[in-house]
Amino acid sequence: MSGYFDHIDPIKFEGKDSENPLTFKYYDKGKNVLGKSMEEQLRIAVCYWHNFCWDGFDVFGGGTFNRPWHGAVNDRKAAEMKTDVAFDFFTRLGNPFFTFHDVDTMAASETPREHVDNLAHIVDYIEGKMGSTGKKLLWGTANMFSHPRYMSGASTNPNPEVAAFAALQVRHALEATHRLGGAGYVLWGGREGYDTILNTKVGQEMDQLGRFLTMTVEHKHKIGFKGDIWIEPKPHEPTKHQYDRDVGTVYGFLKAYGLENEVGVNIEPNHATLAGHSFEHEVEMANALGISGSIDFNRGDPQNGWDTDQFPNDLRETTLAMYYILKGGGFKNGGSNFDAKVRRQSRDVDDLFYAHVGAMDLLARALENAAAMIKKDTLGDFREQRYAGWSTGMGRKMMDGKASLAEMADYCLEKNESPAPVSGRQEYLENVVTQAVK
Ligand code: XLS
Ligand code: NI
Ligand code: NI
Repeated sequence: MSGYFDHIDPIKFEGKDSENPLTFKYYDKGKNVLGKSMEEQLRIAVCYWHNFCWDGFDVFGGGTFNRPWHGAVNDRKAAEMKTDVAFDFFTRLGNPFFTFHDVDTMAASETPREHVDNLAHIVDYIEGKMGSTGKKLLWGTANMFSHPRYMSGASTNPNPEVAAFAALQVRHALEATHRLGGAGYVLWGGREGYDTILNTKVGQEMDQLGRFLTMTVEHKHKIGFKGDIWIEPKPHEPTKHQYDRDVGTVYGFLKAYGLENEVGVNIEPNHATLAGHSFEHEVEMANALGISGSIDFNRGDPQNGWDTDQFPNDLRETTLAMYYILKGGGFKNGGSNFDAKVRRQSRDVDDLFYAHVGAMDLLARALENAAAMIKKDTLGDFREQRYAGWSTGMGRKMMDGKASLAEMADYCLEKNESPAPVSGRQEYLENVVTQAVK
């Protein structure tokens, strides 16, 4: 135990009438939902970076949190202390999984040799902690956007020496993820984009990214990592334009480089909204394209145009997203990672617990709502019936590739009828969703 959370008892499920704010009202991990426990359905993960690395700084001011484990000197002792704190937090909260970037966990490093040695040191330490606490790794990743060397991108950098440093980081982060039994590996294209198109060879950069991703996939197979690789779409921020803009764009990119059967997506609601989409749009698009992976749950601020990474609290949105996640077969290797941070005025460690307890309860409620929506699947049945025409007659023939354009035109002319418009029933379906949100 790290000593920083001693005043917080392990969070228990007490049901919705409990008046203790630090208990679960809905997250009852053993409860059966659609044939699996809630814990197995949701696969909840706490992230390292927002909770144990960020000190509350923003573009206008310094850190506000004053947490001793941030450490003035980021050496190996400080890294071990941070690990102790993180696993103490996971143990009290009761989340089964965690996620990390290489540099979140390790002592600060400047040279490639220091990077490799400091990462190896902390991976040993983390492995020990995982063994003693039973916590598991949902996914790992490499931070290739914070260090100034990456200001012009990692694999998309005009300088191949920077791409080589990125290769070093990805190789070792992927191998660490494999060693720690991670279910997935994420690549978010932080600075894989441009600030201005005036100095950028867009085609060259996308080829670099495609090649780098191919090398990553090859390395995954070489080391025998059986988990998934996911790209995390985001349209912009920090760059003006990121190449992994949204799920649809990522799919086109994967197709172009022959990687669509190797790589999936890690979807983040706040990134979806920045791209001008709803959260459920991105989830359903990934289902449709066969690249569903994992979710970075959070929310944006409807009045702000950036990635505010707030904890999710919208039950309607989360219920609907969960409905589409379950319709897509639910999580396999993926899970529910909270890529969210408390506000910088929420400076007590208690705030970290309030945030996660509330978000876990929200997901539990959304899961139960979505499961009920699936049991009596009014939305699904409506859609089936709406497209029923495509399974017979000329509709079927067209989809089986057995009708020509001329044949379909002749068929229409022969019938000589103008098809009657049919209601899409949007308001009715919206009412169905409203009734399901409990
Ligand atoms: C930033 C991203 C980042 C990724 C991991 O906006 O969400 O945190 O999830 O690199
Ligand atoms: Ni994220
Ligand atoms: Ni984000």
